[in-house]
Amino acid sequence: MEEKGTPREVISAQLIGYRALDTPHTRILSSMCTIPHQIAEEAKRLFAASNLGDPAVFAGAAKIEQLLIESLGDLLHCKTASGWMTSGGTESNLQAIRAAKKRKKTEKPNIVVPESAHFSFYKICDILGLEMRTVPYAPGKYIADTGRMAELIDKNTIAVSAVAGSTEYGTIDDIRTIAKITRETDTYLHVDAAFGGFVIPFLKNPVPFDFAVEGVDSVSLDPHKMGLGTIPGGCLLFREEEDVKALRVSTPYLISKEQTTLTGTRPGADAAAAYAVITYLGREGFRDIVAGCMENTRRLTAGLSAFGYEKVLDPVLNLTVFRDFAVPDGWMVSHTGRHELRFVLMPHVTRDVVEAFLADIAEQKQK
Ligand code: 0PR
Repeated sequence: MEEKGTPREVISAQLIGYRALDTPHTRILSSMCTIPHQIAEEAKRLFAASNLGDPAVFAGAAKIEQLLIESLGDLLHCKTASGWMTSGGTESNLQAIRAAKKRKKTEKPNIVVPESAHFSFYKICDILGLEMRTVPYAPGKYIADTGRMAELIDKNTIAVSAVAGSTEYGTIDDIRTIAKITRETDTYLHVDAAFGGFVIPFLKNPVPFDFAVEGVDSVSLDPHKMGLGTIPGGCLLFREEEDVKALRVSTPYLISKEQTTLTGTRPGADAAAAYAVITYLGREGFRDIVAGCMENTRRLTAGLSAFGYEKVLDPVLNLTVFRDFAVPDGWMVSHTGRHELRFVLMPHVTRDVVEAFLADIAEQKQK
């Protein structure tokens, strides 16, 4: 840190310069985050100084968080669900598994997760001292083999996590069958809908993935992904208040006397942003956005197939995967663990962006 401060204009110019080093969204086909809705950015600015870690002091921000969770509980078919805003999918998954661990005391705890589970589960098992048991994909599919899942659950299994909108393939586990297995074995079931939570409910024919399925104990969904909120912003919802209470820690010197969240200080700003977007758009608005993303996913899939590239699966959500090929320079496209190309058709990947990408491929092919 310099002894003397720097003039505002100099800093502004510096920041703009650094911002220009970030890839423009019109070139990002690899991300599950997108440009926040304008109303989200406005709300974020308004609540920049509000700390949800001390809700008794920041009662306005706390009220917004409560309304946000109520609204999402309604969307996920459990109006009485309790929960809070997190920093994203990783923290939500961690807290869900922590709650599960409180329910079942065992010396050698394990969790059972699908092969499609996000890498956050490696961190979670490390932090919580859990064995991770991975269920392979069902033959020819990119969802968990539920038969194998049932075999891996034993008396030391504290939780099963299923994915609704997998990071690599955008696939949705068979939550109903999984919930049947976890009910029969009295095992906690978390659904990681970090990506799919703001997509599946708005599809023409949504599959059951949330609290509508009996046996689902918690669901995570991220406003900072398809919720068009600001970064960072995840939400975690529990069906049973008991699981929330199990995470309670007393905070005697604060104005608010207890916390169930992982982090202490938490941004009111991102909760306000998430609330503003979902209230502004409503289900209708999200249905339009999701329909647009799905249409663009179909267009990209058809366009790439017409070039002779081979799709790995029929897209389930706004994500399409192809066998590897040379991507034209200047485009951000990521690979799956099996080295296939993975395209995420977020709202910033508009029809124009898709056409520009396909045109670059056509040009590359001519060279
Ligand atoms: N669960 C699922 C199903 C996810 O896809 C992700 C992240 C997480 C949990 C973890 O969420 P947080 O990253 O919010 O903690 N999925 C994206 C991914 O790994 C995250 C991402 C987003 C990465 C944008 C890069 C990027 O540019 O691809």
